[in-house]
Amino acid sequence: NNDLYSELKELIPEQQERVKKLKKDYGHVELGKTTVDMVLGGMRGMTASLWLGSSVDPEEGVRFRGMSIPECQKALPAAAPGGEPLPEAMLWLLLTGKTPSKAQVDSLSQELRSRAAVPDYAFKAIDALPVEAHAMTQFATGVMALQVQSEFQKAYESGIAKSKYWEPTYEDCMNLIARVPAVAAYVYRRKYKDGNFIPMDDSLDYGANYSHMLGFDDPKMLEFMRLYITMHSDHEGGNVSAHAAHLVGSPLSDPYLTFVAALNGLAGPLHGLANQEVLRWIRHVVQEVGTPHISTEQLKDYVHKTLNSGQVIPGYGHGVLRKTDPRYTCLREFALKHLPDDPLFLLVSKLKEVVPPILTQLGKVKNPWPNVDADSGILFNYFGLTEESYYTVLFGVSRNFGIGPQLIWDRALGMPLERPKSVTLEKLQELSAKA
Ligand code: AMX
Repeated sequence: NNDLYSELKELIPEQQERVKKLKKDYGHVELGKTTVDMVLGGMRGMTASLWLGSSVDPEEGVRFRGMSIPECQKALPAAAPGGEPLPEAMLWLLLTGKTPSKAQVDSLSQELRSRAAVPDYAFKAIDALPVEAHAMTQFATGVMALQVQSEFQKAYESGIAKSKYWEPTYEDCMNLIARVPAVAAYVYRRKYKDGNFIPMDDSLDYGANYSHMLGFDDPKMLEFMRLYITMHSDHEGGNVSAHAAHLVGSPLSDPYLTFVAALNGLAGPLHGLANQEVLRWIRHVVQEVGTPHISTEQLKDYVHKTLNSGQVIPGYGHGVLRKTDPRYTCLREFALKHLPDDPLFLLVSKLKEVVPPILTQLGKVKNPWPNVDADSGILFNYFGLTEESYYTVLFGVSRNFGIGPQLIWDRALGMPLERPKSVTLEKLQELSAKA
């Protein structure tokens, strides 16, 4: 079955049965306690939602449908044998839980290309903003305008039955995934390249096409883009962008409304904006010292200076991970293969030795190790995409691959509106005093 929709349709009844049985027979099973720390600590460690595509182990990092990053790199089809996984292959995996064949991936590539036309008013909505507006603001505005074409909204207005919700959701998610690169590339060319736009190339796969529309055709950059999108697609359901999508999608907001919510969460400096912040931080050090060849002592001084001024070291730490992020390691391996002598890569490599002991010394940082954002920017910078204020858009394009499939499953499984309980400070004190 080369068609993703048909493949998915076959899988749905079995999963619906599974969820129904769990609810009926095991609804009362406790998964853990809620503590005062959790309420005051951003719900860390509280198991609170269902997410099918991936899970994050604090020690090992992410697994996509049970597969580690190296397993994905080995099993998922590439553009050329031995190459990096194609994002379309990750999309197939996240949605179905099955490793696709090359024929299935090619068919999905073709499907996405056939859905990729962006209405002119989406570009006009972006044009209404000043060119200086942050790239994420322009991107989210363009995506928001795409909502006008929501199939789900139309179907709901015409009285679609609950059992069929997943079908227009699938249409919207696929259209959204297909259209977002052109919107994202438009923002890039408008903001940094004098509005000199490049159309899509019908012969290219998803990642390559996005890179091409941005203006980068080096085959190594195309491979990097495929890897980057694949690695940034999903990171279980609790991170801010995925959680925002899950929450905003839960009252049956359509996939466009949902995805924009995720983008707005991603634009926060402690989440997806960290890749921009990392490069900015690195540029400041280089500027201050006057050369990228910076000694360990000079780097240590700058790390202390940042911390002493009350700022975080971007690209380090994590809400769940307690070891080096395997996504960081995977991107680092790509850099070791393709740009081992790049001065900024050497600087980032040195940082990975310098930062963790200093953060550990603070005595409060739970994870002093690098996360995915610590090295992604220097790779884009090497390939000529030097404008760091664009980097979170690249992250956003990728996140669609994880958020879309989950929303389709939420509809197929009839997942309810999210509505957790909150508590006042008085009540929290009262409950604490009783304990
Ligand atoms: N630099 C300085 N201090 C840090 C730090 C870092 N990289 N990481 C954590 N800390 C501090 C926290 O600010 C907090 O200080 P406080 O008690 O004075 O408020 C303390 O250490 C404890 O925090 P934590 O429990 O270890 O982390 P967390 O779960 O609260 O936050 C994160 C996680 C990612 C927000 C945090 O590590 C951070 O701010 N990192 C830098 C920004 C970054 O790289 N974000 C990207 C994360 C990956 C992603 O989502 N893309």
